[in-house]
Amino acid sequence: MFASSLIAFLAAGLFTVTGGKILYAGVNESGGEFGVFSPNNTGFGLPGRFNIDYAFINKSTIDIFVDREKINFFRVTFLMERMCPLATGLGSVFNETYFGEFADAINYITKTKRVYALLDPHNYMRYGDPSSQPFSGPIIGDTSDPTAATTAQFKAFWRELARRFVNNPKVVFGLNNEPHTMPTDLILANDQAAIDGIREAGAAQLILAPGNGFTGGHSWTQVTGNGAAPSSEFMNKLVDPLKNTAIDIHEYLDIDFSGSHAECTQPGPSNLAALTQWLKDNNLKAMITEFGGGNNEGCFQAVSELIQYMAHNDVYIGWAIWAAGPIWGTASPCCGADTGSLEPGQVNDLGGPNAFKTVWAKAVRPNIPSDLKRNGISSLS
Ligand SMILES: *[C@@H]1O[C@H](CO)[C@@H](O)[C@H](O)[C@H]1NC(C)=O
Ligand SMILES: *[C@@H]1O[C@H](CO)[C@@H](O)[C@H](O)[C@H]1NC(C)=O
Ligand SMILES: *[C@@H]1O[C@H](CO)[C@@H](O)[C@H](O)[C@H]1NC(C)=O
Ligand SMILES: CC(=O)N[C@H]1CO[C@H](CO)[C@@H](O)[C@@H]1O
Repeated sequence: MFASSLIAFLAAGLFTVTGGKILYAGVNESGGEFGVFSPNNTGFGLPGRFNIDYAFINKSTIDIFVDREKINFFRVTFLMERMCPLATGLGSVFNETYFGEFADAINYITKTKRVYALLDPHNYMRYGDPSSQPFSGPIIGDTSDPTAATTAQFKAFWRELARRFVNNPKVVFGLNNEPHTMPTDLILANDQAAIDGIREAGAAQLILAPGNGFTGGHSWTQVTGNGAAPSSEFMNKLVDPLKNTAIDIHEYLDIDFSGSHAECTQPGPSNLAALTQWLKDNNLKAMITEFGGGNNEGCFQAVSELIQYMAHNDVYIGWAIWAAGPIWGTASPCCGADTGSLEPGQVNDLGGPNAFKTVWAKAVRPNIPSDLKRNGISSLS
C-alpha cells in the first residue's frame, strides 16, 4: 500500500482497537443451503423443500448448545438463489416463504435464546447456479459475463436483508461465504457495496467481510486461485462509517486446508502468523467462522491450539466451528467418515459417535470462554 493511501485509510479508520478478547464463540448451523448439488444440472433443487432438501436449525439442539454448552454464537447458512429466486434475480425481492423460515431460525436464536446469529449467504460470491458449488454460477459483479448479477444488485440484496433485521441487535452480517478464484479488487468492490447497503438501511450491527482464496487465513498474504492478488492488498481498504466491520476468516487444519481429511497436519498458529501481523498493522479484527478437525488425538490438539491461539491474540474477537445443523444425512461435514457433524444426537457416517461427542467434547468444550458477550448490539467490543 502506498503511503498516501495508508494515511487515507488511517483517517477513514475501519474501527478503533479496544482491549481484545473473545466475544463470540459457537458453531455453524449448516443445512439451509443444501439439496442443490447436481453437477451440470442448473436449477436442480431450487427452490427445494423445507425440512426435506434443506433446513436451518433444530431448536432442541440450539437449546443444548446455549443452555448446556454456554456458547453465544451461531452461523446460519442460507442460499441466495432460494432467498432471491432466479426469476426475479438477486436484489430486494425475496421469497417470503424462504425468508420466513430463515427468520424463524434467526429469531429463535436471537430472541428466544438471546444469543448472536451470523447471517451467512453460502454462495462463494456467485449467484445463478449453485448446482456445483463452490465453482458453478456467474461471479457477482463480473461485467464480462452478461448472466452475472451486478455489484449494485448485491448491494440491494444486502440493503433489504439488513433492513429486515435493523431492530435486532443480536444479528451479525456475513457478506458471503468463501469467495474464490476471482479478482480480489472485485471482492473489495462487492464487500464495500454490501457495507454501504447495510449502513444505508440504518443497520448498525457488526459486519464480517471475506477475502479471496476461500477467505483462507493461511493464504491471506498470498496469491490465490487464477493468480488473484492477495487479500491483504485489498481488504484493508474497506470503509465502514460506523467502524463496525471485521474480517471473516476460514481456516482448516488438514493438508490442503479443505476440511476433507481426517488428519490435522497444518498448524493453525504458524499458518496464521502473517494474517495476525496484517490485522495488527492495519488495526483490524477478525473472526474465524469456519475451522474443524477429525476424530483423532492429533486433531483434538490442533483444534485446541487454534482456539487458544485466538484467545491469546487480541485481533481475534470470535469463532465458529464447522458444523452442526439438522439434515446432514450421510454427508460428512468435516474431516473424514468417522467424524460426522457436531449436531447433538446424530451419528457419524459409520454409525458411531459424531463430532459432538468427540471433537467438541475433547477440543472445543474445554476452550469455550466463560465470559462471552451476552448483551448489547453485535460489535467489535
Ligand atoms: C459437467 O460438465 C463438464 C464440462 O462440460 C464436464 O467436464 C463434466 O464431466 C460434467 N460433469 C458431469 C458429472 O456430467
Ligand atoms: C419460495 O420458497 C418456498 C419454500 O421453499 C417454495 O415452496 C416456493 O416454490 C418458492 N417460490 C418461488 C417463487 O421460488
Ligand atoms: C432435534 O434434536 C433433538 C435433540 O438432539 C432430537 O431428539 C430430535 O430428533 C431432532 N429433531 C429433528 C427433526 O432432527
Ligand atoms: C469443510 C467444509 O465443508 N467447508 C464448507 C463450508 O460450507 C460448505 C458446505 O455447505 C462447504 O462447501 C465449504 O467449503
